[in-house]
Amino acid sequence: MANDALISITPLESHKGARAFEGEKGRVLLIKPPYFTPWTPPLGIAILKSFLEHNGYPAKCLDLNLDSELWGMHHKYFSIIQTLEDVSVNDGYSKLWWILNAHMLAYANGADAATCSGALETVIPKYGIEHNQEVINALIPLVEKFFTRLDDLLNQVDLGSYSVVGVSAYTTSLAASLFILKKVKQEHPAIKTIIGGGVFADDLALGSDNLTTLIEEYPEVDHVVIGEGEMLLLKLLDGALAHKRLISLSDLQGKSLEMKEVPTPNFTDLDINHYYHLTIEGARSCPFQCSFCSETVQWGQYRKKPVSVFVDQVMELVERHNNNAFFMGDSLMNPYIQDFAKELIDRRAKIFYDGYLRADKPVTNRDRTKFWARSGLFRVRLGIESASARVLAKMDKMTTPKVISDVLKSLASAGIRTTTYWIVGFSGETDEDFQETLDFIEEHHRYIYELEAHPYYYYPYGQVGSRLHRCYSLYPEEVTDVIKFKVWEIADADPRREVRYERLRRLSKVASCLGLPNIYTMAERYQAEDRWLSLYPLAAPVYEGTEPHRMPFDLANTGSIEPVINFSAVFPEGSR
Ligand code: B12
Ligand code: SF4
Repeated sequence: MANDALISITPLESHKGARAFEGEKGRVLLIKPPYFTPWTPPLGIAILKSFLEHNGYPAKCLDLNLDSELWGMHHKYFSIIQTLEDVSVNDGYSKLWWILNAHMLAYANGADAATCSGALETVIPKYGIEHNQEVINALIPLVEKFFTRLDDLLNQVDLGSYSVVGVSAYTTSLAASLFILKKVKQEHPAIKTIIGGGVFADDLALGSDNLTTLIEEYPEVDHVVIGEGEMLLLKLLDGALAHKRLISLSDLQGKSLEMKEVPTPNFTDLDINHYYHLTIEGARSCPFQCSFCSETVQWGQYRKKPVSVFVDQVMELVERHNNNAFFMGDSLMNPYIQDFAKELIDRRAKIFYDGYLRADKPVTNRDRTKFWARSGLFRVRLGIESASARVLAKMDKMTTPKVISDVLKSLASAGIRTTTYWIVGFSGETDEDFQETLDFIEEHHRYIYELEAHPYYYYPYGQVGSRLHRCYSLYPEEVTDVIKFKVWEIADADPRREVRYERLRRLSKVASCLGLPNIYTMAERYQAEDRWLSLYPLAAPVYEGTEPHRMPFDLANTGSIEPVINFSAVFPEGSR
């Protein structure tokens, strides 16, 4: 049963947590609820576990995204909406995620089927999709089954043996996160419930209406941790912040963690065979300040891990998990990639890695990109956003179409897969600007491995350029009453919302005609591979066969937190 010796009220400096949390089982349970693509094991909670354990607090991680039933639901949901219109192409399913989020939040907030249906009738057309009652009727039971399954899984976890339950929440997992904390609180009122994660980067950023809603309307959430979690969670467990509901960097006098203090993530509670890659960060935050981005707001000051510590940690993970493929969990590798690559080559590390990179001048240097490829870099994610110099300048992107062009060629010539992300309809983007982007894509399609475009989202808080525009809540009050959290739209937006979605459709059409994929399923991944390897035969082949090169899921050896949970998953699709 739960006990009330919860967050131990010991002084921060003495870190006597281990004594307070003594026992056979871990006392802090860290959950990553659906939905967040399990393309890598969940880095945030794995680092928190490692950090807490170094400081004497046993912690366990649980990634519910590995459950095939929970994960499979969103595929079913999306394919039903797609019967209304082909809304999948090259937009990362973003419209569908917004619809599903609204539906899941309504359900988690206690709405019945008729109320959920009413909310969907209003929400779906906001994304330019004409609604149809038959389709809505087919969606309702999917979300109901999702939460029944989630409830069943939680029933299999011995919640009462934990003193603290924390969820790692993103916009796409907010509903499931709140559902979990409500259940925990209802069944075990003495357990302290905590929420943290990327959702506080923008959607529920400090200052936002949505954060106020969370604080005021969700008493089941004891503590909200905003931003970098390690020190804040430790201080909370130590008792120093136990009286505070909302905890943020200001509680550490703005002092962020030094990267050498960020330990190797601990994935030992997770079945590593179910993820394609391992993950780790080499840095936090970003030296740039693009106006639509929330990176610097979320993480504060830019910091790099000393390269030797970083490579030591990488190698520790390779050995521990017998896996040499990484997807780096930081926002951009530019400031460290040259030193990192050199260290990997010097140590004959033989890893493969993928990660985010800015399209900057040094990346146009083909000797460098070849060197990086030799060190194991097989794929990069480039936030290109636009190919109009005017729009790039408005975004404070600090790069130009010419540099972007050279970057794509330089990376492709080294065989490095170029996943490109684009923003359609940024504030002030004219039709001519947009046409420049389309022309650029057409001209460069051979150097592009993958293309994903999103309409411009503005958040009133969290982004560097927040507070620039007046905005309004996209859904009417009666729907917001049910969903609780607001989705924002710029007042007098230019281009207008409909124009943005129209441009997105045009871009998707161009991408399809050019054969540019937006990879979402494993089948699409292999098609994309065939295309890339035919264009660049010397590119390192990294995806073997048509199945993940993992062991079949073995319940007896999951190493997962509660082996009774029937994770009948094979590798879930919905990847990137
Ligand atoms: C790598 C990455 C991905 C990878 C994820 C691979 C994986 N499985 O992890 C991929 C490419 C799949 C991806 C996809 C998407 N991503 Co992404 N991604 C990132 C990125 C760059 C790094 C994530 C990471 O590992 N960070 C490092 C870890 C250590 O940080 P963390 O998880 O946030 O945890 C720290 C704190 O948040 C906190 N914390 C976290 N959990 C908890 C829990 C408790 C209890 C406490 C106390 C603290 C705490 O402490 C941790 C340590 O300091 C972040 C940006 C960033 N730099 O974080 C965006 C980010 C998470 N992604 C984001 C988005 C929007 C998406 C997409 C929705 C994009 C899209 N439109 O398609 C999709 C998700 C679709 C889906 N539903 O699955 C947003 C989320 C914003 C939000 N409101 O939720 C972020 C924050 C970027 C941004 N600001 O726009 N992403
Ligand atoms: S978009 Fe990329 S380069 Fe720009 S601030 Fe964000 S992380 Fe940095």
